[in-house]
Amino acid sequence: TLTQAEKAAVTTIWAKVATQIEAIGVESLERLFASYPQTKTYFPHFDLSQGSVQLRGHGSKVLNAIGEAVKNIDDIRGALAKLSELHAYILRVDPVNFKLLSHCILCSVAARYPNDFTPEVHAAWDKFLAGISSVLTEKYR
Ligand code: ZNH
Repeated sequence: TLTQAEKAAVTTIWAKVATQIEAIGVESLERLFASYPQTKTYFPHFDLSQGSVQLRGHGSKVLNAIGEAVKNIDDIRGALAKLSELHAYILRVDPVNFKLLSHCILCSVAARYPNDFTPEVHAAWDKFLAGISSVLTEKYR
């Protein structure tokens, strides 16, 4: 669980990210597919060309879900319960991919807000994303 200082750091960087949901969402997915092409296999039905309508839509959905977790930072499990079931029972995304996507989200945020991305914010944001990933993968059998 996050300390008070870590929660504050997450909330602070999120205030910036929230103004750029779509751009950061798309960039994170583009980084994911470019660096880890095997992740594209989950999206055979998507047009994955740069800035496609589907990439923008999905990028926004992922980042908005992270926003819900920020708003419910003391109950991330409750806030993401439905998404957790979706990923475990329907999408069946291999848990290793969550680390990859988290890394790409982290890079996108760092690249956009280099001055805000202090070592403390980096550490807190990384821990927060890891918490989201463990919630989204905990229902796997
Ligand atoms: Zn996921 C979907 C979030 C990770 C894959 N996702 C989704 C959605 C959301 C999300 C919000 C939508 C839902 C509805 O619609 O209802 N994810 C998320 C998050 C995360 C994730 C937050 C982390 C952080 N995913 C992931 C990964 C993968 C995925 C890692 C692989 C690689 N997802 C997915 C898919 C889908 C989703 C495939 C479906 C899409 C469509 O649309 O079809």
